Amino acid sequence: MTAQTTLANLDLSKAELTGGTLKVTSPIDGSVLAEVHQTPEAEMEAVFARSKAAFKAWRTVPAPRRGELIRLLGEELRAAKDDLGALVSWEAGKITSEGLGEVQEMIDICDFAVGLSRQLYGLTIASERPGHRMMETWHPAGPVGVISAFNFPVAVWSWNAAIALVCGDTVIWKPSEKTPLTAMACQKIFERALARFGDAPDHLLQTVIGGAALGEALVASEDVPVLSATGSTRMGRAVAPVVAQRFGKCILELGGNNAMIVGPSADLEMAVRAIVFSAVGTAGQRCTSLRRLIVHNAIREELLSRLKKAYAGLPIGNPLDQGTLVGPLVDEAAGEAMTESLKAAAAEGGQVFGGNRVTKGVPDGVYMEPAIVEMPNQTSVVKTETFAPILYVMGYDDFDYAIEMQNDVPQGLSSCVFTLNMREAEQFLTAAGSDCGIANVNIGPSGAEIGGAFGGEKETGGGRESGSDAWKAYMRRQTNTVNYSAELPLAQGVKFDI
Ligand code: UN1
Repeated sequence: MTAQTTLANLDLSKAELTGGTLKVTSPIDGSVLAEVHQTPEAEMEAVFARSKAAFKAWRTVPAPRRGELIRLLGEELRAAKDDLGALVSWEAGKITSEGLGEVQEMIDICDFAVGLSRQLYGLTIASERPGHRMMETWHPAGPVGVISAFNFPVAVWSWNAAIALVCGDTVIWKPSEKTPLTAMACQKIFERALARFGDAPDHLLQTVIGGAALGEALVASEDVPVLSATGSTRMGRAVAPVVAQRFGKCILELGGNNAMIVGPSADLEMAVRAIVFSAVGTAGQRCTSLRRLIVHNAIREELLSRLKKAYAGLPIGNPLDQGTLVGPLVDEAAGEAMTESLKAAAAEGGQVFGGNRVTKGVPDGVYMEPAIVEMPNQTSVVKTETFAPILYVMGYDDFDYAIEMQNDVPQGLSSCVFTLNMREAEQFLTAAGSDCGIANVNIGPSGAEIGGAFGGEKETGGGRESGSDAWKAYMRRQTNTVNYSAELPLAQGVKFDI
């Protein structure tokens, strides 16, 4: 199916796809998919005002009823899965299965949010005063700003939007300017759910299309009490102080530098499969991608030779072709960043395997051989996130040292250990183990399910999205004390008789 058919199936009209100033190209072959219209910066104040007005109405709709909208969104996503998945492939360059997987992740979070809409529980708290009752109530927070990245152009939006909407918030979405089409398609899908829902206020979701200035407006606006941003650490460093200055709340999901420790007892066949999926899947462009392999010296050579064999046979090419496992990088700049990092790694003592640009038998995009780089230790390039399929390999002898090495980077998103030794497995998950937001045993660091809270520590930004109790960040907490007695006792035994 062509990109144009996919766009038409997703209800995007010629008028929306032509004549605009933002050119959208496909990483697959560099072809121009559309020229879309950008939201004028001057329009942002009106966007905020509309969102605030919608919030006033939406916050009083009972949460389970709000859940019904998300149930319908899940149904519409199921119906649009093939087309939206294909558009993710066209616009972000993912292989077919990963494009579809991304839409499945959206469906899953909708299911989660529907259940959540009946479970926005607060506590009942024992009061120290007679005839008093205390409780905690969770209220909607207000318009939520969502800034998302090209690599998960739709799933990360859905984690935020599905939860925010059942929490009674409204959403303003600024997608990456590299992937506006999937966002526009989601807005349409959402509107189909809205039409079936019936009586929702207008402008529950507004998608703004354009560059950094729109994001900056969102970050600075007093009308946006919660700002969820996914992207680079550099972006997070710019966003966080501005939001803090106005006492807004940030949910940051920034860089990762995810490691796997492979112990001497590991099931190597499983480890190899996990390594290859997490290091080269999505062409190394997940924030959870595996970037560092910390392997026990007793099995290092064996593991490396199996990995190099697997890497040498990887099908690289058009992500829409059946059987392809490695698609293109998003653009030329990403290819250059990969090449630069490999040069730096070599200069820092690394031995590079792979990493060349593939030009034969592939369309006209940035296709790179995934690289394995044996490093003498964790030099500066290893501590930096490069959004490309580069796997740095370091050896270790002592498990405590391996954990130290795993933690000795500025980022703290995801991590894992491959071992059949339960002492190592358990140690990895303790307070003295991995310092990351996600720590796994015998599975890779990427491809997390939506049920858990997603996010990480240190330069990853500290935010948590998706499952568990991540919803609390999208609401404001209120402590209530009710006096049903005829007395007015003061807490802490204070006397103040007049
Ligand atoms: C991201 O790369 O920004 O855990 C999100 C994963 C996916 C989400 C990645 N479920 O790899």
